[in-house]
Amino acid sequence: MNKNSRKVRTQLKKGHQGRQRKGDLTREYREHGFKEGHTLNDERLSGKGELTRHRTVIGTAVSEEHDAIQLQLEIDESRCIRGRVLSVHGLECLVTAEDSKTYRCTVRGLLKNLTTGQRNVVAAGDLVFVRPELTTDAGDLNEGMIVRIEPRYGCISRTSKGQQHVMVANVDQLVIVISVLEPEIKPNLIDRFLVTAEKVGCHPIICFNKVDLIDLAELQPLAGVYGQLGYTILFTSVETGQGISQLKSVVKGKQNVVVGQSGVGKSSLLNRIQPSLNLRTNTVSRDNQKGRHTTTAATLIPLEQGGYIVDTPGIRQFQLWDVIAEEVAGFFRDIRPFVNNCKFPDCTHLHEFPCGVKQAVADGLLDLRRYESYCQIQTDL
Ligand SMILES: Nc1nc2c(ncn2[C@@H]2O[C@H](COP(=O)(O)OP(=O)(O)O)[C@@H](O)[C@H]2O)c(=O)[nH]1
Ligand SMILES: [Mg+2]
Ligand SMILES: [Zn+2]
Repeated sequence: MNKNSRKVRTQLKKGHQGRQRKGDLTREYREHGFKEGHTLNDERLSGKGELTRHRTVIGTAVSEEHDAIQLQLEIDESRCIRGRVLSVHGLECLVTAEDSKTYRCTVRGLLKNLTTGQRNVVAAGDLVFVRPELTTDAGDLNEGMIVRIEPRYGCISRTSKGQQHVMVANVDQLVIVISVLEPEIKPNLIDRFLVTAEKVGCHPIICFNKVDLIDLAELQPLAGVYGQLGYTILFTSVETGQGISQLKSVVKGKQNVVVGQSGVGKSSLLNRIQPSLNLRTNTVSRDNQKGRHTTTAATLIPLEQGGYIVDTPGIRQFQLWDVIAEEVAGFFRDIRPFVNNCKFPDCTHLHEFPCGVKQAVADGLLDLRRYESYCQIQTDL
């Protein structure tokens, strides 16, 4: 045990604890008990007759968010290698490791059992420790087991059956691709993505693409607002090559998620910065097809120059963002400073009076279009 370790009492996942006791405990245990030969330390019957299971494991509690203790189990690091999860397919994960090999991994049973408040144990982008397994070294793919998942930051998630489903973890940057023409700019969509980036805590990059189709001066009023707010802005054209080298250097060494409407040029831009990707372009995204409910898992694409990119056919339901109405104003960098001037602490800035935000619009201190965008987002929530 290292000096930060302590014994932590933890609760098993809901699916394991909600079971009614039906007499045959031994069978329960055989079917739902622990893997790896661990013993059950403690079983109690609650007043409601539900079986609750707790156990004590050795590890370090690293955070206590969402009423759940995130645990780091003690592992023998000398036998493990660090890596990053590229994709998750059911119970199998592809991990690119520090030894530059790709491992096909299972997940340690105990990790699956710990309460995390999140639906999926492992997500694309996770930083993990892999214990390599002996293979008959046939083929390039190595086998291993994920024995630890590092605490996450920058999670792009959606809510699934009341639980957080992390689609990509540890996202550094959200590259928001906008087409200046064909399809036309939807400023409100930019603002939605910015709110998402602020919520997730990742750095947004606004990339105005297809600038070969317009006179850049036309774009100034809109782009200028975002520039003043301190957002990174790029003007790119896949046709002329403008801005491509800037885009390349901005994404270098970072874990990036590329978002934007279908047809704005996401795949074309990625092919331009890394031709070997050979992504299909001009394909109509399936999210426009009604009634479809496919969720393609997000996949990290390693960049030759270092870093990763996730193109978002993987993230169809990007309208996700479990942002609540009360926090939206805080995610608008330009609105945030004025909320202190509102009369009511729970002011929505829509119809209250006096309201510091509406006053700022009246005084010309706040861009009217941004304020209207805020109102639109509020109303939609
Ligand atoms: N004129 C112009 N067309 C572009 C540019 N970038 C992409 N396109 C075109 O826009 C269409 C959609 O591009 P695609 O990369 O498939 O968009 P995605 O759906 O966002 O991945 C294709 O016909 C591209 O050739 C650009 O910078 N200028
Ligand atoms: Mg595409
Ligand atoms: Zn207000």
